[in-house]
Amino acid sequence: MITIALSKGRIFEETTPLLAAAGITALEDPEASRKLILSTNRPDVRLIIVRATDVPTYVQYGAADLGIAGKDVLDEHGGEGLYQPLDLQIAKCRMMVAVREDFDYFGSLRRGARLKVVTKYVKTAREHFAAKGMHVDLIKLYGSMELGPLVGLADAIVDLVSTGGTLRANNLKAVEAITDISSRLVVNQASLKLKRDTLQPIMDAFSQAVAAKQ
Ligand code: PRT
Ligand code: MG
Repeated sequence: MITIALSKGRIFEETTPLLAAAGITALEDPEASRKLILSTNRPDVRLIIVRATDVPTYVQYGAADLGIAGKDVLDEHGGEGLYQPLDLQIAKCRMMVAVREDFDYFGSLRRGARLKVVTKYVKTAREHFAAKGMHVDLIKLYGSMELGPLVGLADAIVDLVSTGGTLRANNLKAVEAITDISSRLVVNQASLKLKRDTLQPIMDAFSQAVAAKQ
């Protein structure tokens, strides 16, 4: 049995065509069903639906053989025990620093001000500001970072931006790009050795489907 860990929403949607290219179709829609384990048309392949941030953990411990996770999530997790053979070029966005429209970010930097930053991506943010030689106070949030600067919790946020609509709707502006983000295929290292005959054709089909789209 091959187990593939996925999150609902954009990753599931953008993975469906890749699975199809490997001859795999889910028999149920995770948005409609409450089931956490979904059967597929292939009796030897099942999908498990987990929180996006939990995908690397399931694969690391071998509860899933394969998983699909954003680079943002993998960077925070650290990637121990995971083989990352393929950038799937899906769920693309950018990790950015953003502030209120009326906040002078670069002026504060020049003055050497110590900024308060809210983020879910503490490790990524710490490394980014340390590399710039900036001292910041990081405050961990689990969602809606955009609210932080609006209510005085922080001067800046580190968050993902795709269309920019959320920043605009909340009178925020992006001031710095940290990195480009896309989702990656992750593979359990032991599974790769023990189940290579089954996993390799799936990985090859993904790889060809990604190349065909570029
Ligand atoms: O939503 P939930 O709390 O359950 O979990 P999650 O946010 O971890 O999962 P999900 O499914 O929302 O995101 C899964 C992955 O999609 C992330 O790990 C990213 O790699 C990728 N991705 C791509 C994004 C976005 N684009 C994105 N725009 N993840 C989140 N966003 C959010 C962003 O945090 C911000 O709040 O969307 C908002 C900004 O979007 P725009 O279009 O308004 O700029
Ligand atoms: Mg989300």
